[in-house]
Amino acid sequence: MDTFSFSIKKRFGTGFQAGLAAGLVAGLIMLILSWTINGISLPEVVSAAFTALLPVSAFDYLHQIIGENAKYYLFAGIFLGQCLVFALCGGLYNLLPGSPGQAGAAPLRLGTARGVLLALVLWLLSGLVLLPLLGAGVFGVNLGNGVGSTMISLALVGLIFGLLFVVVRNWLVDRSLQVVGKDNLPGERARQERRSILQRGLVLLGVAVLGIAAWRFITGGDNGTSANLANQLVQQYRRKVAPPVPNYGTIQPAPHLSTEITPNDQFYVVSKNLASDPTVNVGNWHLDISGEVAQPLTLTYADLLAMPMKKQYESMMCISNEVGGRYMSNALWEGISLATLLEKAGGPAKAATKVVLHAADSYSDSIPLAKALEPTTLIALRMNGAVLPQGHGYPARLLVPGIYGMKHVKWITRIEVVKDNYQGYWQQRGWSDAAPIRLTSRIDTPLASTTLALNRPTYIAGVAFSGDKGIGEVDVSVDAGKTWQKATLKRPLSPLTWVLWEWPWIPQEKGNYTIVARAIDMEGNVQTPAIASPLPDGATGYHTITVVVV
Ligand SMILES: Nc1nc2c(c(=O)[nH]1)N[C@H]1C(S)=C(S)[C@@H](COP(=O)(O)O)O[C@H]1N2
Ligand SMILES: [Mo]
Repeated sequence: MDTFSFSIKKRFGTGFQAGLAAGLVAGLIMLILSWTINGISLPEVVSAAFTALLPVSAFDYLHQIIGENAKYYLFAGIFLGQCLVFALCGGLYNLLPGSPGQAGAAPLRLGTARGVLLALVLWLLSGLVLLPLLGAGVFGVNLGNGVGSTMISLALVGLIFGLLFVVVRNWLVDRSLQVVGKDNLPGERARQERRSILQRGLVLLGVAVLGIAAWRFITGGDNGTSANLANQLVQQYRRKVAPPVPNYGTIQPAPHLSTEITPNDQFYVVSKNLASDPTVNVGNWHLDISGEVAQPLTLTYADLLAMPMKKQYESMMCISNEVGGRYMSNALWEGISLATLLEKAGGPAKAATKVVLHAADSYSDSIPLAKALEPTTLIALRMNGAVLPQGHGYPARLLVPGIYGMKHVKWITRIEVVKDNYQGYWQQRGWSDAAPIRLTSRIDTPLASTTLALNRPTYIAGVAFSGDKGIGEVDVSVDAGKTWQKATLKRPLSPLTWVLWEWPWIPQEKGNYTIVARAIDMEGNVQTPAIASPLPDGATGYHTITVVVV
């Protein structure tokens, strides 16, 4: 026995620590490469595979408890998981022959060549095994990144990991040898104690996180669930009245009331991408029109810019928006009619039933052919007078009024006419395919839970939205729905936008007030009071707030 012999546990531990450190750096580099050279981001691929496997109810539950921040938590979780995998690779690698303590006395320190070898092994494993297993295909052929940038970015990340691993591991081994050399037993014991405290800390943290999740699961997370059963009955009940005559008038400025047009930098942003939305280079971008069309077609950005454009005010809402939520905005869009584009490609075949939009981030969704041919279905290139911002789908996105934001595919690369019942990214995860927007109204002002002054005139105001059915009436109640008053409506910019509404109020008694709003569309459909959570068809219920009058 020589003094340099390391136990299996120690060899694994050293490799694990070095792998963790190198993995952290490599993971960050992977992110930077995905932002800069469109490199692959493994956390994104893992998240796509994970959310596809998750039962819909579990996914909805995740969505509910962590709400808007769900994807950031998911990303953080997957990123940490990735660091652990890197660490395990390091630990296992360090058990291979040639590590300290192995009989046969290979050199204690690893050479650079070992790092390169490790990188090569990881590169092949991830490209040929991991990515295909995750459904992304060999070296991510099924992804929008392009095999080239996937191979290059994976190679760079692998090299950084491999080389850094060698450096950190050698450093750790050197340090251990110094300790052993000095025969510094008390020091060693202190170090072990520190490490076991760290280990215990990590275990405790893990247990705490799991515990909180379990507790929230058992207690139901939010009170919407208990109301659900009673609501199912109300749900059947669809009230319809005679088509209203809108009470158009002037809306007085009120604090917190939404502006009718949402500026681009305030327009809500939703995407499935955890950390990196695609950045499309229009120089080599093109839009393919393929599938069941007479003459498949490829158009450049310049081709599109040369075509006649239509201007259209349209509001959008995310299907995951809660009643009263902020994922709803309005803009003036400019784009080319999808029907015109399909016509240019020789028109859809007789058997065609749907049009699929494929995007640069491997997202896709489909709309019925009839919807695709409506004159208000556009491929939009501009938003509020500016070139489509990157976050909103530059260079081209779909606009399809009447259905949820999910179907407004951003960063489009291919329009495919199909004859099967294609299911898109969110449909594969349990969300509605037809996805018609459900009538909703939101109280913007007063803010919930605020205090108002007795006898002081104030405004109750907000927005109402129906997709493409217009808003005929908005009613306001300050007594939790016992009595209703008709609000004034601002004449909308188009039949496809939300409508601003307002009702002046002078509170004449002190106390708590429950304010409720409900809308009626131009056909006379009354907004349902039944509470439904966003999954699978979009949220319903009345936006309800309380204020105190003093
Ligand atoms: N390519 C792509 N398009 C997409 C998405 C996406 O993740 N990827 N998200 C959809 C969803 S769920 C919504 S609500 C809208 C949001 O569009 P916005 O960010 O411009 O408001 O984009 C849709 N289009
Ligand atoms: Mo959405």
